[in-house]
Amino acid sequence: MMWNEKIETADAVTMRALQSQRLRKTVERAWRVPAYRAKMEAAGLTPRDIKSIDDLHKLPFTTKNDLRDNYPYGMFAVPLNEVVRVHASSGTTGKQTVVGYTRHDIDLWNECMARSLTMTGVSKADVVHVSYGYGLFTGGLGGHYGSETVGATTVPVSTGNTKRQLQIMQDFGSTVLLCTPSYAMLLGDAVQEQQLDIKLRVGIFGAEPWTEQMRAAIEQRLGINAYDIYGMSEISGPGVSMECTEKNGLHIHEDHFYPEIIDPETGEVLPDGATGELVFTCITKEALPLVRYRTRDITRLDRTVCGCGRTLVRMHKPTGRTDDMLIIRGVNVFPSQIESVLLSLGASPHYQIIVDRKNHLDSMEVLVEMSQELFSDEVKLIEKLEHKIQKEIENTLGIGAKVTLVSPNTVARSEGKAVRVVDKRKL
Ligand code: DLL
Repeated sequence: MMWNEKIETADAVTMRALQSQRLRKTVERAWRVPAYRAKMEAAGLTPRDIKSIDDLHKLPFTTKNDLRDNYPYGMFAVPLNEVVRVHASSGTTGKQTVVGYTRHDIDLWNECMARSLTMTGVSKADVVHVSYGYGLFTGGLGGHYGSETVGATTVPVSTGNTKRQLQIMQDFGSTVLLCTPSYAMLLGDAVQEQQLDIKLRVGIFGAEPWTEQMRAAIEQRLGINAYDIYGMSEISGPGVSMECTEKNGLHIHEDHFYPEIIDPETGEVLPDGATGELVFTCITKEALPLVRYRTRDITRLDRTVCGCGRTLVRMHKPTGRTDDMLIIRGVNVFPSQIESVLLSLGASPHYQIIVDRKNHLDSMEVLVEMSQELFSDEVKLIEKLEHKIQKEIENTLGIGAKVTLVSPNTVARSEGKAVRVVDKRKL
């Protein structure tokens, strides 16, 4: 193995000492970034005030807004000529959240992904079929290099074209599948219906929430063991945490990503076992040393001994988010992005997003009110506008939506917060 496996079973004192030492270095690195320095100074702090993990709670939080305000490279702690790769994910408005990696950051991400795959018994004897999207999304390349680091035979299939995916899976003898759980369900249905002869034994699914019922359904259809993998672009990508064969919570690679659970209202740190918002500090990253980054994901931490022998703290499957971000076919979507598109095209600000799941695939429909003038006009004009909005939404989000123009005053108005989203998916 290329990494020190002992760290996964380290005792609490050893782990905390390592985390404290790494945190001190990270805070010094962050201090070089004007946006961090300003926040720390406003809190009356200098790097010398942070001596150990016990001081972490003194530091200010970092949010997606900080990344947006410093778009694209303003939060980087190294010059761009040391950055060997960037990825990006959806922001709340038109702008993406950009993340950068030095060579060292890529190596540590590969290590975390390789450790994650190894937790489920993946080895160089496997053929790993990567059906996460390759591109700015971290799933494809993250899975890819993690698999290569393990030494497995890696098949970079990416997304789409289910028929071809199934053909490759059979012909190449894929034994491990990496994709979103909803896509795994779709593939599972096809395998079952067509009675395909496949060799899959393990599935590593994440990028969106899924339940134990869904796990059982996927496992039955594909004849595999299905495991949950969690991550987010800002922290690193997939492989921030991963289930072991116990299937009882996701082990966090806490020697790289230090977790806290906070009360989302007050920001107060909650004790282990309490449910709240997950916050991460990246304690080994060079390019983007995020300090107390608010993930908006809701979960809890568990430090009880795991049957697998690992001492790495476990997080429960995320149960929701504290913001309005939707995950549709693995793509992060903020209602505000759709609103920006509508307003930029001069369409009505009265809209509603209906999200549903049919045949295990998410669908999105956007209902937009017509203006009075348009209402009296002909069908052709309406269709043209629907098409225009549809195209622009697809351009902006990277996924399609059905757009339906509805009569004026038919989208429900609300006394308080507008109900922008109706999510009919049953998790
Ligand atoms: O989804 C990274 C990833 C790729 C993870 C492939 C796993 C597999 P983002 O696009 O930045 O990154 O989205 C991050 O997705 O804050 C969660 O809300 C959600 N999410 C990711 N994994 C899980 C999971 C990738 N296993 C956001 N369960 C996160 C529930 C998840 N939600």
